[in-house]
Amino acid sequence: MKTLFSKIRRRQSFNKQSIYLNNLKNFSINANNINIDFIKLTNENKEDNFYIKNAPNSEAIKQMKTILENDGILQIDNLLDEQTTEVYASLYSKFLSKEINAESHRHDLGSFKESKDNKENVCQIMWPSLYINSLLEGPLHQRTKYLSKVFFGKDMEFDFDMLIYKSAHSSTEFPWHQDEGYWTKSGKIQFTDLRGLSFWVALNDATLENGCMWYAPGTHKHGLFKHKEVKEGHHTIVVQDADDLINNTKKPYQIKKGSVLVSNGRVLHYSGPNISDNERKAFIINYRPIEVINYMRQNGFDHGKSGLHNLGIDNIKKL
Ligand SMILES: O=C(O)CCC(=O)C(=O)O
Repeated sequence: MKTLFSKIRRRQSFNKQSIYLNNLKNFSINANNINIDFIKLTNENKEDNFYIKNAPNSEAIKQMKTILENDGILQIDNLLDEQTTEVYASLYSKFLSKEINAESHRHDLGSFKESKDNKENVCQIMWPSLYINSLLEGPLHQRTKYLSKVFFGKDMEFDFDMLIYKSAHSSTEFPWHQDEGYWTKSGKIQFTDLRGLSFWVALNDATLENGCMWYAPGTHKHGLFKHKEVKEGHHTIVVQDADDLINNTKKPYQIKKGSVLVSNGRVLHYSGPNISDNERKAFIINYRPIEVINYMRQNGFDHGKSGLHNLGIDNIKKL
C-alpha cells in the first residue's frame, strides 16, 4: 500500500493545472428554477470556501432539500462555468490517455460484455484526487463539499471521487442499482446513518444518445434492495425484484456540461449505452458524515484507495 501511495505522490508533481481557476470567484446555481448565489467568504476559512448569499436556511435551500428528500435526486445547473469545466475536461483526457497513469485504479465496469477496439466499455478510474492532490482544493470539490454540508449537515466530508467514462459507440448500459448495494457488497460494512451524497458532474453534455443517467425518483424510500453480479465474477451489480418500481418511475436526466446530479445512496439509477459519435465524461464525488467514513476505513473499506482489490476487483484486464 505504501509503495502505491508513494508512487502516486511522485506523479503528483505532474503539471498541477490551473485547478484553482475560478475557485475564488462568486457563483450561482439553479435547481428547478430556484437560483442561489454563492459568495466567497471574506474572512477566509479553508473549510467553507463559499457562503450562500441568501442564508443556508433560506426558502430556496429548503426547496432543494425537499426535492432531495422526496425524490432522492436533485439536478443543479451551472455548478461550473464553461471555462472551469474545460479545465476539468482536459485534465480528465489526460487520465484517459494515460498521460496521468492511474493504472492501479482503472478498470472496465462494463467488462461483463465483450469490448471492441481494445477499449473499456465503461471506464472507471477511482480516486483521481490521489493523483492530483490539488483537485481537492479546486472549485469542483470545494463547491460540492459545501453543498453536501448545506444539504445534510456540517459533519459531511469527502469520502472518495471517481471518473466514469463512455467512449463514442461504447454501447454498454450500466445496470440499475443503488449505490449502497456497491458499498455493502463486500460485507465489511453496514450503514445506520444513511446520509450519503453523490455528485455526478457532467464534463460534457450528457444526452440520451451518449448514455446520460436515469433515476427512479422516490425509490430511495423502499429500503435496500438485493443486488447480484450482472455476470458471475464481475464487479458490476444489478438490482433484483425492482422492475415494476423502476418502470413506473424512471426518467432520464439529460444535463449540460458543468451541471450536476445530486443523489442519495438508495435512489435507483442506471445509465444508457453510448450510441453517439461523442464521448461522455462524468466526474463523481461522494460525501458522508465523518464518523461513517472513519467507521468504513476502520472496517477495511476504502472504495479502492489502496487498490482495486479492496473493491473485490482482482481480474483487471489491461487494455
Ligand atoms: O456514470 C455512469 O454511467 C454510472 C454512474 C453510476 O451509476 C454511479 O456512480 O453510481
